Amino acid sequence: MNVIADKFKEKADLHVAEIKALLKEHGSKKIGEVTLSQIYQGMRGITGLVSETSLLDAQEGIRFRGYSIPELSQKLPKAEGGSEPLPEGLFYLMLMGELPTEEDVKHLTSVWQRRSHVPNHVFHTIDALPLGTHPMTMFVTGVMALQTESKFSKMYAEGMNKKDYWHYTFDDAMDLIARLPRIAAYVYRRKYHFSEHIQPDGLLDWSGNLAHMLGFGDSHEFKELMRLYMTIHADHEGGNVSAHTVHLVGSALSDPYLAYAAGMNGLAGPLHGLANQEVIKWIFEMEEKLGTNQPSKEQIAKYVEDTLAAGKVVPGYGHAVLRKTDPRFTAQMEFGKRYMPDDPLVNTVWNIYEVVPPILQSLGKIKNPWPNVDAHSGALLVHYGMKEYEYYTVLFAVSRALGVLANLIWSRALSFPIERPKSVTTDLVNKWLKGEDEIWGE
Ligand code: HAX
Repeated sequence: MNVIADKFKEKADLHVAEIKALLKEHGSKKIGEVTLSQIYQGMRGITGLVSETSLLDAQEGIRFRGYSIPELSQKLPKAEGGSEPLPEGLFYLMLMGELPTEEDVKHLTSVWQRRSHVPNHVFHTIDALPLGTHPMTMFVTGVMALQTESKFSKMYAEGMNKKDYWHYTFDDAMDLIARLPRIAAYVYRRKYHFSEHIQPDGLLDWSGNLAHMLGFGDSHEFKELMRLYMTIHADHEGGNVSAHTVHLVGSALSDPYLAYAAGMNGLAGPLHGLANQEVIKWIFEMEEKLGTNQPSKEQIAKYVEDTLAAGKVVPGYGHAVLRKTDPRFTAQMEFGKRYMPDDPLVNTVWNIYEVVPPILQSLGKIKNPWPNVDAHSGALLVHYGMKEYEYYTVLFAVSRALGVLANLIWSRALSFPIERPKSVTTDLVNKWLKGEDEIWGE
């Protein structure tokens, strides 16, 4: 077994004992109560999951193992000559619960380089799809084709002992994370660059190599952007659609490839990760309609009103949990101020940030009028020449692997059972309201 796995196992054993003791003493304590509105409206605010890697506070935003994004940008190791955190370090933190040393991060980079080979049938499978296919469909199809490599499913078929679930989940997770940049870059070059593929550079870090294979390897700034991007999109606690889906599907002991692919199909929804493409599409359409790439705040306000009047959402704004500006938005804004303060599109994103919240607030029904992570990311990519906005969610998906797979390893190490909440029918709810039936069945 490798160094990281050994160290993880030590930590996991301690944590298993801690949870056992906690449940023995406090297992019957109640956390909150469930209302009918919560049952009917997306289970908001119902605590029903354990996700060790990060925690979301409605006011403060995300903390990864207790560290905020500004803290992480100080404390996580950087690439040589860079100032953005390396996502390898964030993965280590999420998995181990402690900050990595420079050595730990270098080790992880080399482990992922060693494991990064993608078999040819994956590329052939992607090539079999029509060129018009959405990049997320190509990406997830590639991941599904890669499932042939799952060690977890092979070992399960051979009769694996329960105690080894975590180990083969770990192995699959490491292989999958290592291989995702290649699949993601393959999709991009196939769809937008006449299948002129770029071979990986074994000397680069995980995100630097992704930037290189996408075709932006000459730009130090783009590599830095990828490091920031891959870090801030990695995890957002356990209940969001992508993280929850991976957890749910993994709980059936579907292997990490199957579970991750399922979650990324959820990320591909416009109310979740696809919002990053929707934001740029929406801004480009505004610019085209107005005939300018520098719309005034008044023009933006009118466009927002029109969007709402047409029964559509303003993409990149609102959140199911957050009630303040997303610190992931702020981190990207700082990157923009540092590297491209005069970029017209980035300035439009900042003007939208001034215009949208008061309008949304005035409607009186939107719980969070502030921008989320997706409101900013596309403009930074466009600045470096990546204008193909349909591709953006693929980048989000590569990053999201870090959080959801670190969690999946923990879920198997903690022997979490198959997830199976209770559902009800409205008929039963009505009977219960009349006192004719008991709603809390088995
Ligand atoms: N524009 C217009 N209307 C909005 C809105 C927005 N940005 N955000 C919320 N609303 C509306 C809802 O559609 C809902 O309307 P109805 O009552 O008519 O159905 C009402 O306001 C109340 O919604 P809410 O309770 O404030 O928000 P939800 O928790 O239901 O939904 C969403 C949260 C993120 C899905 C929502 O804010 C939204 O659709 N935003 C735009 C899409 C977006 O940016 N998604 C990305 C979110 C972050 C993420 O997951 N990134 O990957």
